[in-house]
Order: sequence, then C-alpha cells, then structure tokens
Amino acid sequence: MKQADTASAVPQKTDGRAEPLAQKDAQTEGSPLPASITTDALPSESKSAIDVPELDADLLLEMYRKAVLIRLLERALLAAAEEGQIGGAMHTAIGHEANAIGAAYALRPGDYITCTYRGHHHGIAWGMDPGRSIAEVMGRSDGFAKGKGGSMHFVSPEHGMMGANGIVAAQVPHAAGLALASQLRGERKVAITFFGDGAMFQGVMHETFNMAAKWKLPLIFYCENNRYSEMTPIWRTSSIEDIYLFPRAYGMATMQIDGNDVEVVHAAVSQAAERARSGDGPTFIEGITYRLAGHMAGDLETYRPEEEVEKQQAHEPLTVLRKKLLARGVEEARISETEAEVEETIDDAVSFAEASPWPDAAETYLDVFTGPTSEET
Ligand SMILES: Cc1ncc(C[n+]2csc(CCOP(=O)(O)OP(=O)(O)O)c2C)c(N)n1
Ligand SMILES: [Mg+2]
Repeated sequence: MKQADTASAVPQKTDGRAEPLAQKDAQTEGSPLPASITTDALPSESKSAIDVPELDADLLLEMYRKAVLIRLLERALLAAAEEGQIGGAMHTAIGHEANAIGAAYALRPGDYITCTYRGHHHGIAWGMDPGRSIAEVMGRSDGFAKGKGGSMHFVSPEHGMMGANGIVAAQVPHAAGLALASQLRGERKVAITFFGDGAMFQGVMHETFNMAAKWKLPLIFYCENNRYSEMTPIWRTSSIEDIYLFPRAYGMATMQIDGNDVEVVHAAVSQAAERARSGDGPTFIEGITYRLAGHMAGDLETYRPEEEVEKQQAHEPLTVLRKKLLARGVEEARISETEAEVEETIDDAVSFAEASPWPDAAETYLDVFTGPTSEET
C-alpha cells in the first residue's frame, strides 16, 4: 500500500518511466515461493481449471454491448475530469469490464453487491442508467445519490448496488452484513463483494473471511487482482503472488480465474452463487485482470513500463469478447452496429448529465444522516 519509496525500487529510465521488465529481477526478492501472477503475466495464465459452458451468442453480444458501454462511459468520465468537471479523485475500471459483466449476469435481481471506489463498471453492469451515473460522478442532482455520493460512493439500492467505498476493504464486511441478513431472513439472496489485491492485507478482510466461512454466509468474495495497489506492484506488497491461496486457510473454496473473459467469470460466479444459495457458504474468486488506465484520473503512470501495458492489450476484455463473437458466427456488421449505438447512448448520457442542475444548497444535509437530528436528541 505504501507508495513513497516505490520509485527507488523500480529502476527508472531517464524519461521517468519504469524500466521494462525491471520487476522481473526484483520479484523474487524476499519471497519464499516462486513468482507466478506478476505484473506482466496475462490473465489467461491463471491457475484454476473450471468448467466453462459456452454462452448463447445473443447473450454474448448483449454482454459486449455492456462492455463497450462501460469502456466509453469511463473514457467520457476521464475527458470530463480533464476539463475540470469532476470534483475529487476519480478512478476508472478500463480493462476490468469482464469481471463486472460476467458476475452481474450470473446473479439474480434482488442479490446484493458492494465494491471499491473503482465501481462504475459494476453499477452499469447491474443496470444503472449511464446518464444518471455520469450525473452522479459530476455531482449533479439527477445522480443516483443526487450527486452526494460521487464516483467513490456510487450507490443504488434499487439495483442491489449497496455501495462503493473510498476506504480500502470497508465494503467487504458490509457485504457480510447483507449476506447475514439474507441468511437470517431465509431469503436465499446472495451478496457479492469486489475488492482489489491491495485490500487483501487489511485486517478486516481476514476477520470477514473467518466469520463468513464459520457461519456459511451466502457471500462471494471477488478480488479484482490488477497486480497494483495505487502505484505499488504486487510483488512489493504480498508475500505470495497467488492471492487465492490466502483464504484457503479459512476453509473456504477458492479459485483463480481469467478475469478478462466474461464466460469464465460467469461460470465461476455461477458456481459460487449455487454454493451460497444451497447453504454451503462463501467462495473466494481471484479474477486476474489489468488496469489499462492510470490508478485515477491524472495519474502519470511513471511506475510501470509501457511494454507491460502493451502486452496486456492483447488479452483485454473487449478484444477477448469481440474475438469470441466472431468465432461464434456473429457478423462483423452486427458488432459494429452495436458499437455505434453505444457511442450514441454515451453522447446522450453526457449531454443529460451536463444539463442536470446542481443540487440546491438548502439540501446539503438532506439524505446524509439518518437517526434523530440534533434538535430531537
Ligand atoms: C484504508 C485505506 N488505506 C489507504 C487508502 C489509499 N488507497 C486508495 S486506493 C489504494 C490502493 C488499493 O489497491 P487495490 O486494493 O489493489 O485496488 P485497485 O485500486 O488496484 O483496484 C490505496 C492504498 C485508502 N483509500 N484506504
Ligand atoms: Mg489492485
């Protein structure tokens, strides 16, 4: 998690960018185990062999539409941030799309999700409207939380989206609470919580693993392992590179999958949801992925080599899914048509958000606190 001394650990080129593959030499340093899922490994190098049923081509095209929607929405948000239209930090999930889409389609209406500050992709995958989502990030009154949540506190209970969170790992025990409520009420609803590789080393993660496994909560832990915590590569933060090995100590079923392939994610989350709904408890899924944009808007990305990012482009979610569609007989023209429709949707969404009024100053404290007001106590 620390980033202060990262620059000195990765040899720098004169232009300030990290030396290509410099981390290769350093990654074994201090690690008792052979390095495996390092920063330049492709998500397809993940370990768990699971059954992956082929999804229907029309469903795959619908998923592709969502993936393009997320990608273009994130690009529009980055452009808006550059123009100074977004207050505070803004993190995008460019490159993480398949983790969100595969999972959302494997779960049911009424299930719950919590996620990190990097959660726009989840909101869109769970059906949140793009115009209202952009309005939320821009702090406008038509946003899902009337502009008061912003990017880092994306929320829409009506969609099951119970909250993104700016505090690393804080959303994870919240999901355990939702799963416990479902269990106590006998509702058979599942909760899924998304977090990063960096969150693994927060104490609350391990408290939640133990409690969820002991109480067999209907909960899915999903780690979007992009191999970086802010600007710090995984080999500097973790004693082992295979994150999915940690929760095995709590007696939990775990798997490490290609998080950039929607069909693989869909299969893994379907299995986990089945286990949760049958009362057999939580599952930990490590989805190997890669963040193709900076940690947040404005990140200069001097800590990773350009070659590493280029290598990952070959197995990024949209490319993987597009290839799949062509291989399953979906015509190029239909795919391009879908892309053009989504472009139009995003243009309309941006115009909607820009036209949305600012919240009224008189409403500053409305919907922010619950419980008795100071006058009532
Ligand atoms: C408790 C806490 N510590 C530190 C931070 C600062 N911080 C914000 S994002 C981040 C990196 C988290 O990395 P990871 O969990 O891998 O998620 P990613 O950003 O890669 O998706 C850190 C350390 C924070 N927000 N909360
Ligand atoms: Mg990370």
